[in-house]
Amino acid sequence: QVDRPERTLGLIKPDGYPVHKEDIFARIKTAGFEVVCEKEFTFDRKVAETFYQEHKERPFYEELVTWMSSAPISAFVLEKVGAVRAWRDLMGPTNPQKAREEAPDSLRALFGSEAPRNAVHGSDSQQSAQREITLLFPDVSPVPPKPTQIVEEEA
Ligand code: DGI
Repeated sequence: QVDRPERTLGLIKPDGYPVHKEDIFARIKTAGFEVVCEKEFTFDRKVAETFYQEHKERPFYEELVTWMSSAPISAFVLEKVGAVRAWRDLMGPTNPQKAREEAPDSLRALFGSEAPRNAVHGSDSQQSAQREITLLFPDVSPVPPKPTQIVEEEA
């Protein structure tokens, strides 16, 4: 059984975009992700609320949604085997201070300041990835296309 690729959604947040875009994409390429698609856009507030709906009851929700819809950001779909986990590992812990202590080479350690200003977002599960990709890239498949089947012709 060969490990199948999967897709995840990444964002460069307002504190990282566009200043750290080049460095972040260089790290993405080095880590072996395929960038399936990428766009610059500004969150409509309502879409940001939907995107972060699981945090609706949290004390930082208002600040998070207001900030995330305040300026242009970069959104992209990444693909590779184990993409969800691999992208979260590259980002590092949610809290940039903790990231600097525990994963000093991670993107949040290098480019984040203090939550919610942690430079990048990544889906936290395959289920979240599918929801987030469908929300931000309705024309893009949230899962990799199936490999082409090679059908042997009968002699
Ligand atoms: O999946 P993550 O982005 O690593 O973390 P999450 O899903 O728990 O939280 C989503 C975002 O909300 C996170 O990237 C930054 C912000 N956030 C999380 N915890 C806190 C926070 N913001 C503030 N101000 N305080 C928090 O404790």
